[in-house]
Amino acid sequence: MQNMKSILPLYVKGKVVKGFGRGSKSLGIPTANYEQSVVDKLPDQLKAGIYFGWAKVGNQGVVEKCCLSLGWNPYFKNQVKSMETHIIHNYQEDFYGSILKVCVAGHIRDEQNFSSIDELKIAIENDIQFTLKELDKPEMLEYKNNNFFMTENGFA
Ligand code: ADP
Ligand code: RBF
Ligand code: MG
Repeated sequence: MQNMKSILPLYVKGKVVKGFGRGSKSLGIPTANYEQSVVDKLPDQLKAGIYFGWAKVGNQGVVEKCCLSLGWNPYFKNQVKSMETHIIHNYQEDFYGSILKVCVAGHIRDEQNFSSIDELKIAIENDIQFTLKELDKPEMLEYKNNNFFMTENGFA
């Protein structure tokens, strides 16, 4: 996955829509899904997989740590490619319809299939722990402070 580094960090911006309705329900881990036009416009060099980065909801929001899944969720065998972001922060309310800005900062692993939902959940919990540590690195804090989060710029 070495060649993917060239495209990171990648700054993505788009609207949050209803997803598959199973993020919080069966996993306990909500994921904000992007509208399909945003997913379709992502550069081909951004391969399906699990990533970590920074995210901000709306204009007034705070930049938070996040991890995200890009692809077809092999465990659920989705028919369409999705980009879904789990923000590591407790929000009081849902934010469907809001503009979500994401800085995709680093690659964690490929999407995997699992033999049970508990194994998927454990894998995601490991991703979250990895994300928390990686984003404390100085070069990652620079991405958090990028102008992207303060202006109207951004891909898509
Ligand atoms: P859906 O299948 O519609 O995407 P989820 O169960 O995955 O539903 O929940 C995602 C929704 O929950 C988001 O669109 C957002 O409105 C809300 N939400 C609340 N807290 C978070 C969070 N920490 N990270 C991502 N989404 C969150
Ligand atoms: N789905 C998979 O099928 N395989 C995975 O390896 C996988 N890893 C994920 C890692 C993270 C950090 C997140 C947030 C989601 C991941 N998912 C994965 C997606 C998960 O199946 C999805 O969030 C739910 O299906 C809700 O839409
Ligand atoms: Mg979701």
